[in-house]
Amino acid sequence: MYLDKYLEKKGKNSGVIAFLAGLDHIQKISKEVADSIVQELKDQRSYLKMIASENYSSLAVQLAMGNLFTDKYSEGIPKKRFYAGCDNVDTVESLAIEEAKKIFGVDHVYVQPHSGADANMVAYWAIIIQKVQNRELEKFNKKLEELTDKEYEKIRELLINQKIMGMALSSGGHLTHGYRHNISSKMMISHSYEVDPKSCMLDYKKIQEKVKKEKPLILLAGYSSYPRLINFAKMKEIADSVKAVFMVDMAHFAGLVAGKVMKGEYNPVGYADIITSTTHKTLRGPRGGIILCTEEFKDVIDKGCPLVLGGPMPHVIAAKAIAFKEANSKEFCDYASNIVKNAVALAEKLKSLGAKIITDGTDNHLLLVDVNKSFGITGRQAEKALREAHITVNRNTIPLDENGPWYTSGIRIGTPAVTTLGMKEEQMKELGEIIFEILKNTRSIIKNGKKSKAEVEVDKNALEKGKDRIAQLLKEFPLYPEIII
Ligand code: DSN
Repeated sequence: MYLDKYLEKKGKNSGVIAFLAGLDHIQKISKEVADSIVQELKDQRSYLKMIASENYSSLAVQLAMGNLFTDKYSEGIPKKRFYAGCDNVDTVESLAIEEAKKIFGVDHVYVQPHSGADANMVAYWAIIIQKVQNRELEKFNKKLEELTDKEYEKIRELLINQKIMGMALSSGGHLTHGYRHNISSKMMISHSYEVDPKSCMLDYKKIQEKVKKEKPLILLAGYSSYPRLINFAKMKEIADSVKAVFMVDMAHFAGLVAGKVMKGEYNPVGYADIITSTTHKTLRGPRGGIILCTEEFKDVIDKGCPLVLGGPMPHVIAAKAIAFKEANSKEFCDYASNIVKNAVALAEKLKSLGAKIITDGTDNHLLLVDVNKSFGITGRQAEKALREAHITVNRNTIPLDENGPWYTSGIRIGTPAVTTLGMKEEQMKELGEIIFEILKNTRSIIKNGKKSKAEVEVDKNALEKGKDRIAQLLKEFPLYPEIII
């Protein structure tokens, strides 16, 4: 039994005891599931996590998720529910809302979205309802349920003909920002803006021109792999020039906003009408989404269920409340500031060794390395080689990528998780060296006389050396050291 073994060896840490006792209980139903959880911990302990969108949440966050809130339906909002018996859900949901309001300095927060994609979907539809449906209803001078089928159809056609403009996926935008294969480009007409092909940075003048031409209902800022700051004051000005709603998806950098690293015009609060986010990236909470909004949108946003969502997940909302409380601290601000310092140190080290970094550096938690130009391999090959050396990163397209989205020419490296482990700039220099050495010693395999875009061979000596150095770092900065398993 996991718990007995721990108590024999170590002593008492309530979080660890709860976790291990939970495993013992799960094991009685399914040994495979319990073993997989343990194996995941072992894997995460032996591979260094440098995926920009991942982190390590606290044991308190993880434990808050595993309880009988799982069993509760709670459609509606605190104190205004469609189900009976929601008193305790009301308490945790109100706590999550209040904590989020404090960390972001806003008046309204909706904590029910199940993910970032769900948060975006709620936000899009809330904007369309507020700006199109409500305007049309005023013209009819009727409520939605009073419209005839014909009248409703006329409005419905308008609803699905609105325009969105976000950053192109190929420039670092997200799938849900109007990508052809995502519902966002099917429910709306999508026109994307791109980064400047030379600097790979946003060109506000060009965005302004495109916005003027297309006049979108929604101008969206935010990204999944853009290593620079966005000037939200400028973007708001551009949105205002065509009366577009200005929306920001801060999923990647919410922790940097909460941690007061992104300030002034680089903090979307006060500029954006609606801000969406995930809660599990730099914010270090459970997997989920949130929406912050201005007074104008609060009623429609709060009706995210039934507009888009199903029943809320109060167990995840309880964990959001814990994570937001953790983020509301000086320690979290130091953490956020270290994430950026670490990313800058890593980018500088890789650059000094000769790697090509997209935009020549970073201002946030991530960097993009052009592995095609730097090492003559694809992103997929770089991802594979680094994983063999026990470093987990993900391949990523770079602007004007000649290898397409499957193989790609880049890798995206993030520092949120290694910073949670306590690593600082010194370790980033060490990591920069290890990453560079592995990639420098990675070759494409030749198959049928053709260079493979996926298979690689990493020089054995370099690989063993790299793996040893990673193992040493992980020993110095262990994950959940209090858990003995
Ligand atoms: N998959 C996340 C990322 O890696 O950026 C966003 O959805």
